[in-house]
Amino acid sequence: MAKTKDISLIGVPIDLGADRRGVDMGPSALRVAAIESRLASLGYTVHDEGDLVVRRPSGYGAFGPKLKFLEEIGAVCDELHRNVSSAMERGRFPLVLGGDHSLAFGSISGVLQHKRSVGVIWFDAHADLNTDETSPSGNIHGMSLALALGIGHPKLTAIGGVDKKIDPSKVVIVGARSIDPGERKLIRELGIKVFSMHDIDRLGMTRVMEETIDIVRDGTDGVHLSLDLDGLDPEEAPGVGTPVIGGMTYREGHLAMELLSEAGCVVSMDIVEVNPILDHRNKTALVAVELAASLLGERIL
Ligand code: HAR
Ligand code: MN
Ligand code: MN
Ligand code: MN
Repeated sequence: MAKTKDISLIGVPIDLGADRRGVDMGPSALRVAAIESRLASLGYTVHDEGDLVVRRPSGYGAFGPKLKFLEEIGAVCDELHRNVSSAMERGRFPLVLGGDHSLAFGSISGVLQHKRSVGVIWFDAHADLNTDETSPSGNIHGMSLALALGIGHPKLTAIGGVDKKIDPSKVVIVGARSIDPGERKLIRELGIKVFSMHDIDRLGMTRVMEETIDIVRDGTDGVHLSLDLDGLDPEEAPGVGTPVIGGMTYREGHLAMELLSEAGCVVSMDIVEVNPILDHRNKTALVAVELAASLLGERIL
């Protein structure tokens, strides 16, 4: 359960951080899946702040290979950090509706305007720890966790302030199963904790989340949850642009949310990578709403 009774929904219809088009319709898909009324039914006052304006580029072909849509994504994340910050200022829980995962460094720097130290849980098939140097694709959604740590292009790491960055010892990645060589190197160098699918299979989700919560809560004043729907198995969440076989089941994801809810430490959240174009009858957005409801305190009994 979140401590606040007010939630701000902030839509970020961006697909410029990814190669597959359509994830810009994610905020609509989540609204169609009734996210607002579902959270209201849990006793929250939900303020839908609408969508940020994402400039439509003049062409999708004309970009450099290294950092696609750097300017556009920078502008959106700068605006997002101010929106998240002002939601927290008003005592609300910011719930950011994506959009591709590039938005996350904007939301995290928004949270850091209010919290001295923030733990981050990164639910994802991917580590999103590339830089323009290591990225195989040039897609910024594969770089956003690195950017939140202050690693990457200075134009992007400057957003929200170079000092408003997270500490690698307070970050846990859960569900990873597709990690690039440069990301692996950074994980080792920074000592970032990763619970891969291998770890989830061996330890079980309960133990994984107990250890995760210990790490992100220790010495921080709140936890940001960045939920990339491709962390779930593509059978359960087919509407994602970069599916990877062998992911979390719905039950595991749901249990993780319930354990986090009991821990009561999450202060803000992103729901990202929901792509209704690739989905089956909005299944992935509906799953995302289930997970958000569990995180925010819904119980069976
Ligand atoms: N690691 C690959 C890259 O950087 C693929 C990243 C895909 N990322 C997301 N977000 N969907 O997790 O290009
Ligand atoms: Mn991601
Ligand atoms: Mn991912
Ligand atoms: Mn539930």
